[in-house]
Amino acid sequence: MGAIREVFVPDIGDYKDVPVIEILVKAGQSVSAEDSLVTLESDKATMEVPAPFGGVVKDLRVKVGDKVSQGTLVLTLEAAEAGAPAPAPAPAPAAAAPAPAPATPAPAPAPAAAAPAPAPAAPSGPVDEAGFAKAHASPSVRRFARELGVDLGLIKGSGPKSRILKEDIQSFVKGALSGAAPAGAVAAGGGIPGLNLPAWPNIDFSKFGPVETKPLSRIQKISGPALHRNWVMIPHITQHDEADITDMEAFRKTLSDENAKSGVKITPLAFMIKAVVATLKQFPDFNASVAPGGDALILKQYYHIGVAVDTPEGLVVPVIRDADKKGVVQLAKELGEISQKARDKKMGPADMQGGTFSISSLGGIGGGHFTPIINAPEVAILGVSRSSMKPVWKDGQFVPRLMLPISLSYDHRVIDGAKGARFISYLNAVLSDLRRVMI
Ligand code: CAO
Repeated sequence: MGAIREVFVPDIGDYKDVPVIEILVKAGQSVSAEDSLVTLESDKATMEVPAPFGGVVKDLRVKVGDKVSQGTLVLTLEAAEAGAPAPAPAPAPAAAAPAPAPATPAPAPAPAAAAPAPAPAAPSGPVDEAGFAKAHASPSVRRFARELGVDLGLIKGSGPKSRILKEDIQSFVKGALSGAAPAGAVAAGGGIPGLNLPAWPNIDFSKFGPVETKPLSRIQKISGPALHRNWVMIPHITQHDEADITDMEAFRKTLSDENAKSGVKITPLAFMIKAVVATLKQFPDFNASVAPGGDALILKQYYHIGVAVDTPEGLVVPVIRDADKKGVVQLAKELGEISQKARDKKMGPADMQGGTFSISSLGGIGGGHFTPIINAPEVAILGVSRSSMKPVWKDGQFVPRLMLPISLSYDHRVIDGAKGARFISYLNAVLSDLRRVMI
């Protein structure tokens, strides 16, 4: 081993009293020339002080939080080879917030030392360069991200000032491998990092008139981010149609009268569930979820139908299990029970799990077609609106028919438009003629 030499902060341009934010080596650790020793962070850039030569770290002379300037002693290093040059190369600035180039280049101890930051390893996946460049991360973290092909623009940092740490990249990769949504892919405040969207307007509304602040309910706080994730991460297509339910309604009234004494209220929704299950059996891709990794569909051989229920606290989606094995009266009974349970706030997590397809019915309220948001990890959802009598051209004349607006949203990554149109047309045919349920 060679002599013990001191390593100083090299020329860092106009920066003075820059905090040390990371110590990247320990006493006794062997380092090679160019290895990063400590990270400094000015208000504009993150820089690393590289080892001017290879050797073993003897004594650290700075700690996290210390403020340093050009010439501050960082550590002592026992040179691997006698005669290793003492001066350090210029620190490597982060691409994120480029610092002004150092006024005078650091003396070059070896040809490589005068070169800019080491060329990043080739990314193994596509990286949004604009998002990557804007991310707040040190050069070593950037290198690490590039080696793994991770797009820094998608990661929310957990370090000081939201700086992205090596651990954030590790947990992002773990999340991606386990099929979970990338942690921090949807940032608090409503944007996806990397989309370069303008900041959300922060307006003092009381300047314009009296206001009252109403906190969101617990359910809204939970369902809001999930709805947001589903809306931004699933490319939705919504296909609308109108089904002639005149005959279905006549049958519903008959059944309703027959069951009046039992207290079971038979609403159109129980028929919808039956018709949806018959359609799902013809189109199994809609009763499915995207496999982790996104390269396959998991087709489910059971039919658990989620039903959106409006409660004073917010929207919940309890699941009716094995809907294919139940008749309309039983479905109507369970619908009544689950909506009551939801409104009484007695719903447990198990009541809302395992759904394969959801229905959101606003038919009892009113309004025309709407675009329901897919309830991930399902791949499609049916929106049902209020039926009304309309003149329909039939057999050479207009006849009054009860028409039901239906809206099917589906995940366009796995269901193409033609299949979506076939699904809704088939569903329409079943609703118009319930005998088709038996097919
Ligand atoms: N067209 C016309 N009338 C309809 C109808 C339709 N599509 N659907 C229901 N109705 C009628 C029912 O027959 C019932 O009539 P009567 O009172 O005369 O018997 C009335 O509207 C009320 O029905 P309901 O809402 O109590 O029952 P339902 O089975 O239709 O729905 C439930 C149950 C739980 C889905 C519903 O109460 C609910 O919460 N809907 C809101 C769901 C929601 O918020 N979705 C939005 C999700 S996106 O944010």
